[in-house]
Amino acid sequence: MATMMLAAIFVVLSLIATRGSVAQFPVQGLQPLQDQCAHLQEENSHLTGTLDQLESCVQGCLRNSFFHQTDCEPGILAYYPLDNDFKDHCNAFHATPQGGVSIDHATGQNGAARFDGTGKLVVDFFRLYQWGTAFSISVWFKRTGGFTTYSGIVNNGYHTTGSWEIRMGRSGSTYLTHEEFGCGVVTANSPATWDFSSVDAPSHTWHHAVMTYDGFRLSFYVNNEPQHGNENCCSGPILARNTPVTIGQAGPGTVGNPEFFTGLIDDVRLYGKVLSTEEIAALYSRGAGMN
Ligand SMILES: [Ca+2]
Repeated sequence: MATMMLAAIFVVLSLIATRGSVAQFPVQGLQPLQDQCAHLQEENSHLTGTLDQLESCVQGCLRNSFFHQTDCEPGILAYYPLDNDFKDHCNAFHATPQGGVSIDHATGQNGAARFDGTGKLVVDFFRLYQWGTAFSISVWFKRTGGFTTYSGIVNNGYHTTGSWEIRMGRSGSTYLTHEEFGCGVVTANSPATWDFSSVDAPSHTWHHAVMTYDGFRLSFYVNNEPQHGNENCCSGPILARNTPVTIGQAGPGTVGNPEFFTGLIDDVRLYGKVLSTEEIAALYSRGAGMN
């Protein structure tokens, strides 16, 4: 009997010992596995980031490759005459109207886009576009209302989240009034867009604005006059963003501040080159409302 009891105790002790050793195995082996897992997760994260970058680059490069078939002026990316429609008359990267925007023929020989403070034009084609180190934008505008809010004229996003913009101020602002405006680009060394500000643009009057960037120098011309600002703000490529080109609002605006434009915008031209002073003068001389 005693022998049987001893045998039973031995069996129980053996089982406990065995369970203990089984239980200890994963505890001892867990740390290397966790390390391995963390390493794999890190590699996966790195790979995912690389693939995202690659995808953006490929999409951007595909977009850039479209611009070799145009019969328009050399270097132009898109041209919106806004005479009878919202189409790009060079490369067919048409703008889509959203909200209160229409073509107005009452204000000049040819049409212009009228914005009632609730609408905009959006060009999704330029999402992820590689803007590079040669860029110009030309636009005519006449502000007629909505003076209590900042107002985007043309851009590809809001302030730090886009990569270039031209925007007007608001009444009561000590920084930028509703009859002043500014512009800027976003590069790796310049994360925000107010490189030029407090440039005069009286209401109810047509103005011509051109911003150019050559990878080193940012220039801003208003009514064919070069403006003074932070010309040496930026260097390197303008950042690519997954945001559309927007006309008539400061990107998507911000919560409580949509920053729509009220008035007329006309003859919007985007270039993948730096306009010369002669080219800027020629654009200006065509005149407001005549384009
Ligand atoms: Ca027009």
